[in-house]
Amino acid sequence: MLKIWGRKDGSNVIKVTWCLGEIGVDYERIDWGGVFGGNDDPTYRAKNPNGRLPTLEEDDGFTLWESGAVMRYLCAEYSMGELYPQNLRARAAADKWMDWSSINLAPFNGVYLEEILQKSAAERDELRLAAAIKQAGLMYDILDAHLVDNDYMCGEKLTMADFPLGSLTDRWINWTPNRPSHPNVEAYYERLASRPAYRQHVIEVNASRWQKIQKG
Ligand SMILES: N[C@@H](CCC(=O)N[C@@H](CS)C(=O)NCC(=O)O)C(=O)O
Repeated sequence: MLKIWGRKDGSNVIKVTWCLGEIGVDYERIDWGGVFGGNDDPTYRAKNPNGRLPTLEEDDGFTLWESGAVMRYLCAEYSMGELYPQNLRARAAADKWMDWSSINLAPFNGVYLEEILQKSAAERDELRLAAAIKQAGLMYDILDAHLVDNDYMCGEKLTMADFPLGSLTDRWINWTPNRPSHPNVEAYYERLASRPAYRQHVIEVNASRWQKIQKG
């Protein structure tokens, strides 16, 4: 059976488990990294020399790392013409948003993990946090404008373009102090939240991580 190595609350693991949930294929997820450790294990490093998560492994020994590559591979294998657009221009548009999300949108998440999740309020670098929110807000301005005419990132239906960006958006919506308003992004989030796979793999997992932090 298809295996995914990685703790379920890693942001790069979440994209892939949500993608698999939408596809509906059976897989086994192995808790790895974070509190579970194992990233420096030589057998794991042979699968993924970065010692990071997630890593995909198939029964014949094929392995793949980099969450973007993993999502593209899974969508092409199991959802050609749907989650993985067949038309070259539509696929390029999906690729564009996936790369944009990882490069331009994702940095706020790293700052949140360090400043909100790992530090007490007294230790927090509020200026760094405010700068990250401001920068991400500018990216959400771009998304808000795009979503005026689009239910999902590539039009009327969910595609692979939504996985990186949609999974980050749950943290943006629920973890951002004094979040600026983006009505079309909020409506997009509600559409995502109506999807069972999104609720299971993104919202519930992030909420449980957040609750643990609040309890200290
Ligand atoms: N560019 C890589 C980044 C992988 C990455 O940094 N993953 C984080 C988890 S989201 C990680 O492995 N952190 C160490 C750990 O959790 O033990 C990808 O998208 O797959």
